[in-house]
Amino acid sequence: MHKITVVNQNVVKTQKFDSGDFEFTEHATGKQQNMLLKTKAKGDMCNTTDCHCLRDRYLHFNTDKTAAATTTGTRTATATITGTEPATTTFMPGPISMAAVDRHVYGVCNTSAGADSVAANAGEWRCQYMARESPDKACDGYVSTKYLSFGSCHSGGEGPTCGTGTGFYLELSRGPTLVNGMKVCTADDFEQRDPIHASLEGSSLSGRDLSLGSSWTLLYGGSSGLETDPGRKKCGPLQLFNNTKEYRSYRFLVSAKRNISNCVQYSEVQLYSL
Ligand SMILES: [Ca+2]
Repeated sequence: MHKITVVNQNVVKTQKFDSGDFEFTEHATGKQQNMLLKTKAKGDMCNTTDCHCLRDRYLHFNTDKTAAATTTGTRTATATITGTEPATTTFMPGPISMAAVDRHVYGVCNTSAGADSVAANAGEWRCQYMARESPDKACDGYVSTKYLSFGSCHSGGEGPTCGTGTGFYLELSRGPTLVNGMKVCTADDFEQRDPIHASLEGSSLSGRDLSLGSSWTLLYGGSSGLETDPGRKKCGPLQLFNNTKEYRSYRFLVSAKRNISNCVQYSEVQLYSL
């Protein structure tokens, strides 16, 4: 176990460590947060673009496996340092946890930003979503699962707007959280179903109040980041927006999709606090 102190998310010094588990103490937000970074296997330290860590963040490294953690300040425990003078890299916080209060993610249809939510439910008809591809699948952290919704159409229909006006809302179990970035990730098939334009709204309310359009404040409306298809089960680029307020609830709506199909689908909506 190596202990590393990260005092700044952006200005970092890279050092090379051997394999193992790393316990991070992060002070970047002013609140001390302990995170345990699990490397994939001994000798396989961060050789992909991200390394999964326990809790709710990913640590991203834009260097190869010879450069490991992004650190500055004092290492508080021993770590094996080898190789040459380390390069500089960037510490990129991962998406926040989308765990919802009561594990309930509410599907909606025929809904636009600022308007009341129309509830969607499971099925293959209008205002329904596939039972096994429910709204919570867009918030579970896996690009292997997806949320598929028919909107104003049904499974046997087809058109340019089928599935638009759908989305979901939830109350974060982590409580009020500042969100100022978003990524949308594609599903496993049929790129014509990809959301191209979307909105994100925040609310300080919870429960039944969230069905009311007046409960929501528009934070972002525009590109989902998927105009250029990143491929299947891939996330688009980060969409940044100005927001300085912490909201406990968020609503995501799709306003346009890539092409003619019977629905809209995506594997993940990732929210960032940067
Ligand atoms: Ca998913």
